Amino acid sequence: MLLSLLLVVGMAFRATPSTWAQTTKVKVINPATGDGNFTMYGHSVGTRFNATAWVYNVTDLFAYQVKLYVDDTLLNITRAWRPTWDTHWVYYGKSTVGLEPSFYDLDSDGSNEGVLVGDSSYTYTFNGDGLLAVIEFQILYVPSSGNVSCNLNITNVDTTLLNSNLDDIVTGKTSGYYIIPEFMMLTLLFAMVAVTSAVVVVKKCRLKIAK
Ligand SMILES: [Ca+2]
Repeated sequence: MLLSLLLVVGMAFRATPSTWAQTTKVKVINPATGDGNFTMYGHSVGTRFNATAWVYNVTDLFAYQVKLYVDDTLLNITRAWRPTWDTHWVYYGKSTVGLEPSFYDLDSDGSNEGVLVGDSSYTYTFNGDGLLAVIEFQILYVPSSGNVSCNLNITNVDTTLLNSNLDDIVTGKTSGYYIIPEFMMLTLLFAMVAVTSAVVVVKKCRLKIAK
């Protein structure tokens, strides 16, 4: 009887990951907006900003790693963390192997185009939605005209999730999108705002004079 019960429980455990695995996702999220867009208005060279990587609908997460690439002529990957201090971190408050992030400058131009952030628990496995990584970038180039953009790209084989059997968890991966919009469009926008404000001020002055 006990053996039968264990078999049933075992089958249930085996069935759960394969059922849920289809909807597991890892996404790059802008902490300032809550979506995957990193539209940088009016920032100068040297400005730093953060991206986060989140996992959604995961079951039995024993270990993970996120590998992120950028165009290193536009952005330098300056720092990265396993966000151990954040209650949303998948292994918050748990014992982990404690791997430090690795940075990649394979073309040796002094700008990191890649970073690998990951960790593994010893016995605990995570279920649900949670934070995986925080990554910091520095803007290297701002065009005087036109726009520049690149993906904060995690769609590679090194972005992986493992379950407690050390099997890959089938995962959809969504990169972030970084863009500095066209300078002329911004200038035009600011000019329109300035003209509109000036018209309002002139109208108010006229109203006061009329009174
Ligand atoms: Ca490089």
